[in-house]
Amino acid sequence: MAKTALITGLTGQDGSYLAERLLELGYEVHGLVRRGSTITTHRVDHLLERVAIHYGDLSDGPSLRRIIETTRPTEVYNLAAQSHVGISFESPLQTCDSGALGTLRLLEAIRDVQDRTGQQIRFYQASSSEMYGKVVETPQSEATPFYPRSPYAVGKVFSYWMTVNYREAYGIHASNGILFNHESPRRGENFVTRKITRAVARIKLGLQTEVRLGNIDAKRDWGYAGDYVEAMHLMLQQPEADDYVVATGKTYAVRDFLEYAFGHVGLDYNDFVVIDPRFFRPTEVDLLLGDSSKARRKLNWQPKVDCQQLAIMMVEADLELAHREKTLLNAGKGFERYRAAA
Ligand code: NDP
Ligand code: GDR
Repeated sequence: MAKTALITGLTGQDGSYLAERLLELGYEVHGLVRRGSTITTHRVDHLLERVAIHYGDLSDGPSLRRIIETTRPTEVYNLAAQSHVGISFESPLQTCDSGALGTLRLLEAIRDVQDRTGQQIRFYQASSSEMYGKVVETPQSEATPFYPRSPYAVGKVFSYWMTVNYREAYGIHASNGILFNHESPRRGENFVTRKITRAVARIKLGLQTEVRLGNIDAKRDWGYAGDYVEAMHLMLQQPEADDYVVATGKTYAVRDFLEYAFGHVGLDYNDFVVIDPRFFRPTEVDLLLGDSSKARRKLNWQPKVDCQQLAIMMVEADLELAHREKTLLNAGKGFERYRAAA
């Protein structure tokens, strides 16, 4: 019988790659989508014929219960959250409503349906390396204590422990994936890697002249989102639920990423980067470096794309986008000239 998965955060970077992966594996895939003031399905438009969409919100407990009740998933992947660390300082309550309480609402809905129907529902929680924050040891592993440095990270620590508690208290197969930063051409445009690759492409094509950034000395362990969703799926296939760090084991400064991205199109980042205090955070996470040996050993997982390859992949995709943007712009200018002359 085909397995049935419910993904919250379907429209996000990871939701789109995970849905593709699960469809490839023959799953029936359901996605929780919130209806905001705009429709944000651009990352999954190519999947809409094959994925069942359910409108709901992590802030709305009854909608979660109804969706679990009607879809009866065998696996639930909780990827939904306000996921921007910088913005979490501006909007801490909304961030924790999705990133902390939202997880609890979802776990409660799962507990309720599992209790009443006896159906086993496996649960994946999108935990984060941000929980290590002001790191107490390097590299960070499953045994490293947390020291969160933002409302986002504090909310994720709450969700991490709720997931452990529902596993221990109610026997739910609930696992935390402690994922280090992972990026792709589908990364949101206000995360640093995509902000850089988008700028590189637009600068190269004359559509932009500079890029304004904050702390470019911060170091991150950057991997490729396509590799990381495989680890999420593998966690839920294990006989016992557990918690796993997923990382490449290499760390790079934002400066290194700038060098790779600008270097790929023959430019020097020093000529285009403007340091802007607006993009510094009240409390920063200076260095993250993951030890994913447990995931490598137990899940037989390993990353395939390194940081430089990732930067190049993202620049290439953004060059295509910028070319399209330029063509449209030129068409618009042509039309303006035609109108002026007419
Ligand atoms: P994105 O920001 O790309 O996607 C977030 C998703 O959550 C979107 O689909 C968004 O919907 C949805 N969402 C936000 N708030 C709500 C809500 N209240 N109810 C329902 N849906 C909501 O994140 P990523 O794909 O990059 O990350 C996926 C998860 O993994 C997140 O929880 C993130 O915190 C976590 N994580 C990410 C890492 C990374 O490096 N990418 C690393 C470690 C953890 P909409 O489209 O409507 O905005
Ligand atoms: P992060 O990713 O905070 O690690 O969270 P982000 O790309 O936002 O920042 C990485 C580092 O770059 C520095 N930085 C800037 N960041 C942004 N966004 N914009 C800038 O202009 C800029 N200039 C410098 C930041 O200060 C930071 O040090 C991501 C998210 O996906 C989380 O949801 C996830 O949990 C973690 O990764 C792991």
